[in-house]
Amino acid sequence: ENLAALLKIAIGQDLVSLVYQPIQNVASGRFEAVEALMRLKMLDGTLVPPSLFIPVAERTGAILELGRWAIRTVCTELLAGDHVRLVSVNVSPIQLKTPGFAASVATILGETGVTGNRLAFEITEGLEMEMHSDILRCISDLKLLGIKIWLDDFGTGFAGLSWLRLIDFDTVKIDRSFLHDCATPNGKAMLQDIIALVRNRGHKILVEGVETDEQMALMREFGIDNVQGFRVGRPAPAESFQAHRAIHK
Ligand code: G
Ligand code: G
Ligand code: MN
Ligand code: NA
Repeated sequence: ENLAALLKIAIGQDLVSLVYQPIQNVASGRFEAVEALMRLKMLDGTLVPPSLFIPVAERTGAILELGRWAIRTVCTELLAGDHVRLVSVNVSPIQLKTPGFAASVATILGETGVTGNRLAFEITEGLEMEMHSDILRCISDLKLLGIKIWLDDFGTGFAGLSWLRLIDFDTVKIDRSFLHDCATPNGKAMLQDIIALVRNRGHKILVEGVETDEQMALMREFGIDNVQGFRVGRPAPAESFQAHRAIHK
């Protein structure tokens, strides 16, 4: 398959890169973190969306090398400096299930001189609903390195509540579809219920997809910890991030 072949050469040919989207603390207005998002170019320069290439990378196993590349790149291009305190990286269940993953992360931290407490790993509830004991062990090894574990896209999959029962997430990211449904009374009540559930379990709450001032005001009213979305900032390359950050100070 075309994409599978492309993924094999992507790192060597410089076809893969990271952009970063800011995450803002609602109470203080400060930038709490940025999320690293992978980008893939075809040889003619066309961008392939992650929704297309990540599943292929998971199926072929290319996600393992791409994932290590992403963590190393975050450490060298962003965490080497002290402008950004915390970076969240999306991690696939395939990576968490692979023996030696936590050890490979420890190696990258050692080689780049970055401490684990400056990384968060985002796990999507997704289709991978079996609670493999290797996944739970890997997560506890990552926590020993100081890495924070976040639950991504909460509310979209089948397994979110099971994950919540088994793993002590630092932060739960509520999928943007809940905020966007919030225009109706029913949608608003739903979002409030989800917030109460997550808060009562002791997790910090990040709401995704904040696009307008009205939504930002609602997040303040709801006492949400952190927000992400076009109202806060769009994904941007590492270089442009410092400038972007200055604008929003
Ligand atoms: O910003 P964007 O549309 O690219 O992100 C879409 C989704 O793609 C993210 O929410 C995330 O689930 C997935 N994604 C982006 N970058 C990565 C990555 O580096 N690793 C994994 N496993 N998934 C990613
Ligand atoms: O990890 P996750 O699947 O949540 O990746 C975030 C995705 O959501 C990225 O593709 C990013 O471009 C997109 N995104 C981020 N902020 C917003 C927003 O405010 N509105 C919309 N519609 N999409 C967003
Ligand atoms: Mn994410
Ligand atoms: Na998400």
